[in-house]
Amino acid sequence: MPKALITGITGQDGSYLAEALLQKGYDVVGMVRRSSTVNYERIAHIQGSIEFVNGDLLDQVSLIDAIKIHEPDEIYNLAAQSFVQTSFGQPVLTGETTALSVTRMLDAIRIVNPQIRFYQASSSEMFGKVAEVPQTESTPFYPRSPYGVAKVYGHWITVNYRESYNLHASSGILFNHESPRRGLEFVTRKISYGAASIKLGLEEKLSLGNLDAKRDWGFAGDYVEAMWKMLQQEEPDDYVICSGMTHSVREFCDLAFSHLELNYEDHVVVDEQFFRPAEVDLLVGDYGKAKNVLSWEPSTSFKDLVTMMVEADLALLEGRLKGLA
Ligand code: NAP
Ligand code: G4F
Repeated sequence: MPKALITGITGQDGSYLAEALLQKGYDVVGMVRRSSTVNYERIAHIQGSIEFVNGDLLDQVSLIDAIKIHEPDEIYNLAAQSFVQTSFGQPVLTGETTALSVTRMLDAIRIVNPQIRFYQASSSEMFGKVAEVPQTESTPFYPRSPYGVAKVYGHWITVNYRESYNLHASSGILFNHESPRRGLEFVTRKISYGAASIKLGLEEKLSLGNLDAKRDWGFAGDYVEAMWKMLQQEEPDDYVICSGMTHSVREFCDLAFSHLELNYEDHVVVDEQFFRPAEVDLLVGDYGKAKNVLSWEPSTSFKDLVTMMVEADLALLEGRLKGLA
C-alpha cells in the first residue's frame, strides 16, 4: 500500500484529501500540531483510519522525524496560515509558516529520502493584480498580500528544489475552492452560514466587505483529486486548477439568499473593517493544461456549490436548535 503524509489534515482540503486517499487504498498519516483543544471536527468520521504524527511546520526537527518514522511515499503540504486578511495583521508569522516552512519540508525530504513525491499547495492569490485574463501556468505573479507573497516564495522554492536536487516536487496553483467544511471566516462560508442564520431568525444582518471582488470558485472535493493526479505523473510539474468561471461576492450573496427565498439587499451591510489594504479584484483561471495532461476537470457548478453550502449550514443550525429544544 502506498503511504501519504498530509500536513494540514485538520483543514478543509486535508479532510477531503484524506478521504480520497483512503478510498484509493492509501495508508494516510496526518501531521497535527499541538493545540489546547482537539480540533479534528472535519476528520472525525475517518479519524480511526488515519495515523497521526505530531509536528509543526515551524519546527524543522519535527518534520524530519515525521518522515523518518512514517516513511511516506508521497507528501502533500497543505498546512499554511491560509487566511489572506490575517496575513496583513501577522505578516511575519505568515512568512514563516506559508513561505519558509516549504523549504523546511523540502529539506527534510532531501535529507531523509529524496525519492518521496511532494505536492505544494500554491495559490491563485499569487496572480494578485492579474497580468492577463484568464490566468495560466505562465501568467506572471503580482501578489497583493503578505499571504500571496509567501505563496510565491513557496512556489518558487518548490521549482528550485525540483531543478536543483531532482525532487519529484509539483505545485498545484489552486483557485478558490469551497465546501461546507470551509472555515467560517472565508467569504463563501460566511455568506452561507449568515444567510442560514437569518432564515432561521437567529440574525438579522450580515456584515461584509468588498462585494465587487470576483473569484473563480470551485468545490474542494473536486480539487483534491487533481492534487493526487499530479503526483502520479512520471514528471513533476505545475498546474492551474480552477473552474474557469468567475463570479462576484455580490452574485454569491444573491444566489445564497435567493435559495432561502430572501433578498440579500435587505440583510447584507457593507462594513469597512472587512476591506483589505490591497485587494485582488478579479481571478479566473484556465485549466487547459490539467485537462490535457491530468485528464482533470471540475464537476461541480457554481450554483450547485452555493446550494450545497447553504443547505449544509441550514441543516447544521437546525440541528443545533433542535439540540437546544
Ligand atoms: P485551512 O482550512 O485553513 O487549513 C490549514 C491547515 O494548516 C490546518 O490544518 C492548520 O492546522 C494547518 N496549520 C497551520 N499552521 C500550521 C503549522 N504551523 N504547523 C502545522 N500545521 C499548520 O486551509 P485549506 O483551505 O484547507 O487550504 C489548504 C492549503 O491550500 C493551504 O496551504 C492554503 O493556503 C492553500 N490554498 C487554499 C485555497 C482554497 O481556496 N481553499 C486555494 C489555494 C491554495 P490547525 O487545524 O491546527 O489550525
Ligand atoms: O474568501 P476570501 O477570504 O478568500 P481569498 O482572499 O480569495 O483567499 C482564499 O483563496 C485563495 C486562492 O485565491 C487561497 F489561496 C487562500 O488561502 C484563501 O483560501 O475572500 C474572497 C473575496 C476577497 O476579495 C475579499 O475582499 O471576498 C472579499 N470579501 C468581501 N467581504 C470578504 C468579505 N472576504 C472575507 N473573508 N470576509 C468578508 O466579510
